[in-house]
Amino acid sequence: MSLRLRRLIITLLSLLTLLNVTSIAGASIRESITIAGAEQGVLIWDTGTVTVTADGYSKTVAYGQYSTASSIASALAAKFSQDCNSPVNARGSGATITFQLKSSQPQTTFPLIASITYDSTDFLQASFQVVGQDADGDGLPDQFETQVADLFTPYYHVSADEHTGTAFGIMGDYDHETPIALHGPVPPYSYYRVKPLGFSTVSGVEYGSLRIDYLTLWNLDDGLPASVGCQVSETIAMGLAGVAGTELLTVISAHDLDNERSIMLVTSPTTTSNTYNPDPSAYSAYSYYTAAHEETLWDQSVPWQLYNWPAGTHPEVALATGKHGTYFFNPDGLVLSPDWMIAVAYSTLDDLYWNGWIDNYTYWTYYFAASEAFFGCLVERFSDRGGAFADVRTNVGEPEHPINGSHFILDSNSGLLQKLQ
Ligand SMILES: [Ca+2]
Ligand SMILES: [Ca+2]
Repeated sequence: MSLRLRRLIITLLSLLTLLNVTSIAGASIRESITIAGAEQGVLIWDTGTVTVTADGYSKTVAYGQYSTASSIASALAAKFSQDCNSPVNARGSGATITFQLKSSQPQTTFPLIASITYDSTDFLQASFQVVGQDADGDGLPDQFETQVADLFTPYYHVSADEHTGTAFGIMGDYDHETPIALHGPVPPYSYYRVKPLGFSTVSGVEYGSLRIDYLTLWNLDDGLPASVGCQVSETIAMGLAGVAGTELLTVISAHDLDNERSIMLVTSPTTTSNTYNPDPSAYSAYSYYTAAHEETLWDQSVPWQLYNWPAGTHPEVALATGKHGTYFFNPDGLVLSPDWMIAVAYSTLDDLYWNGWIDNYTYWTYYFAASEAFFGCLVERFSDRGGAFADVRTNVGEPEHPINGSHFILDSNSGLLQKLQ
C-alpha cells in the first residue's frame, strides 16, 4: 500500500471518528446461497447435479423430476452437516443454505462456489440456478461485486497520442503478469476488485464500507519523450537538484508492463447489523484516489473527497500519454517535478553564481537547461480523443482467492500484488 493511499484511509477513518464512530467490526461470518428455478419437463424431465464447494470442500446433489429448489437446498445442507470432515456447518431454510466455518476463526470468510450440470441434449438451460456464490471468499456475493463496481466504474479518456503497439494487456492466468493478448488502447479494458472494509457506526447508524480498485493494466510504459535536448537538460537539472540519475530513470524510462489504477471508497447504511447492504444502488462514494507515478519522486497521486456521490455517478478521468497515470482533470502540461526539487535546483544555481564558481554565460546556460527540463520535458502529455467506459470489466477477486483467470494479481515483482494489499 502506498504512503498516500495509507494516508487517505487514515484520513477517512479520522473523519468517521469525528462523526461519532462508535465501533468498527469485522466482516460477516456467515455466507449463504439460494437455489432458484424449477424442474423443467413434460414427457422428458431435466436431470443433472448441483455441486457446492464451501471453503474448498464439495458436495453434490442430483436432481430430477420431483426436485424443487428447497429439496436440493435441504439435501445439500444435510450432506455438509452430516460429514464430520466438512470444514463448514450448513443449515437449509427453504431454498437457502447458510454456511459457517467450524474452525476457531469466527471472523474468517471463505469461498462459496456452485456449479450445475443439466440435460443439455433436451433443454436449453439448467432447471436450477445458484444465486449468491462468493468465489473470492470475501463475504460479498459475486453478482453484488459486479453490480456495485459497475455503478461507479470510471469513464476513461485515453490519450490520442499513444504509441502504435501500446495497449491494454489481457493477462494470462499465471502467478506472474503476462499479457496473452492486447486490447485497445480504445475502448479501454479494465480489471477491478471489490473489497469489504468493515462496519462503523455514525450517530447511531451503522454503515458498511467497500473499497473498489479499478485497474488499467498496459503492456508497456513508454516513458517520457527523450530527445537529446531533454536528456542533456534533465541531466543538468538533476545535478543542480542533487537527484540521482536512477531516480530520473523512474519517470523517463520505458519498460514492459504498466499497472495503473484508481480506487473508489463507497459506503451504505446496513439493513441488518454487521452485514453489508445487499442493494448495490444503496451505496454512495465518499472518496476517490487517482494514482500516477506511484512510489517515485514524481508521484502525482491524489485523494479526492467526493461528498456522497450517489450510485451511478462515474468519475471522468484522463490516462496520460505513454505513462498512463490516472488524473481527475486534464493533465496536459502538468509539471511532474515536486516544488522542492525545482527550488533546490535554482537555489544551487544561484549559489554557484554568487560564489563565483560559474560565470554569467554558464549561469544562463544552466538556467535555461533546468527550465527546459522542469517545464518542457518532465511534464505530463495528454491529447483528448473523447471518453468511454471500459467495454470489458473483469473481477480479479482477492489475492487470497483470485477468480476469473486472474492469478496474475499475485505478481509481486510487477508490484501489482502490493497495490491490492
Ligand atoms: Ca466476493
Ligand atoms: Ca472481492
